[in-house]
Amino acid sequence: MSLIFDRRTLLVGATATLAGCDRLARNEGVREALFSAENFHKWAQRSLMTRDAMAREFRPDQISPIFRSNGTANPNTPEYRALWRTGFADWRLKITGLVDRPLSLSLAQLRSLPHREQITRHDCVEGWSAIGKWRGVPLALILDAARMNSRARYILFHCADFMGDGRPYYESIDLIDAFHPQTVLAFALNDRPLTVANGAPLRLRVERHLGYKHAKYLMEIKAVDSLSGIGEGKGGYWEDRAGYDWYAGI
Ligand SMILES: Nc1nc2c(c(=O)[nH]1)N[C@H]1C(S)=C(S)[C@@H](COP(=O)(O)O)O[C@H]1N2
Ligand SMILES: [Mo]
Repeated sequence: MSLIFDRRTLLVGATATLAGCDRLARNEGVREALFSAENFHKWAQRSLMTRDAMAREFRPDQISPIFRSNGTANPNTPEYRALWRTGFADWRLKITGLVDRPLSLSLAQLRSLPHREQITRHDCVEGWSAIGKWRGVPLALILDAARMNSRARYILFHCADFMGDGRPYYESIDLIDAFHPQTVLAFALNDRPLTVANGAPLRLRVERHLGYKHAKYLMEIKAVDSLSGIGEGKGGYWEDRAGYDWYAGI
């Protein structure tokens, strides 16, 4: 299974790095010259372990009464309108790129897969937050089903909407975030099917990141080995357009 293989590779890599540096750190000369073991562990904690930490989850009574919409509130293209008119019966999520088994999944198929619920806080760089309860399919499960191959380094999300400048919205994340347990493809918010304003029929939740990473109106998910050649190569619409950080961890 590619999922397990990739996680193991990550873990083995991290452990080997730690063991190697521990050995170095035990050599007094090296330690004094370079770093203390204590500082090393602080660094390791920050740069490796925290990537796997869970985002805070909230209680049902903490859910915001309204989860406002931001950015596109309706893609409003002829294609999207046609999909919306039939309740997204003809919509398909495509899984493409560096996968051995490309997939095309209907909303009904996605809903029938194991899913996860999480009550999390969404933080937008424009200065607002909202707590919502999301239900969705773990992205890890989908990438595994598509047999993502070992050359993949990033996961790209292509959306149905075009921004004011005519460019399509897109985003990307690395494999650590792609396989994070709280990274889900959400089809429900607060126990109701996702509304158009919040990204119907499906949107990404990548809970350790700022709002703009949470791509709405998903059409295609693509495993790639590089971000260059996609848009302006910075990994997302706002990254290309306004220099937002590609890594928007919170
Ligand atoms: N496709 C698409 N996804 C998007 C956006 C957008 O304009 N188009 N806006 C982003 C931003 S900046 C935020 S804060 C959240 C807002 O999600 P919401 O509309 O459900 O509040 O979606 C993100 N994902
Ligand atoms: Mo945002």
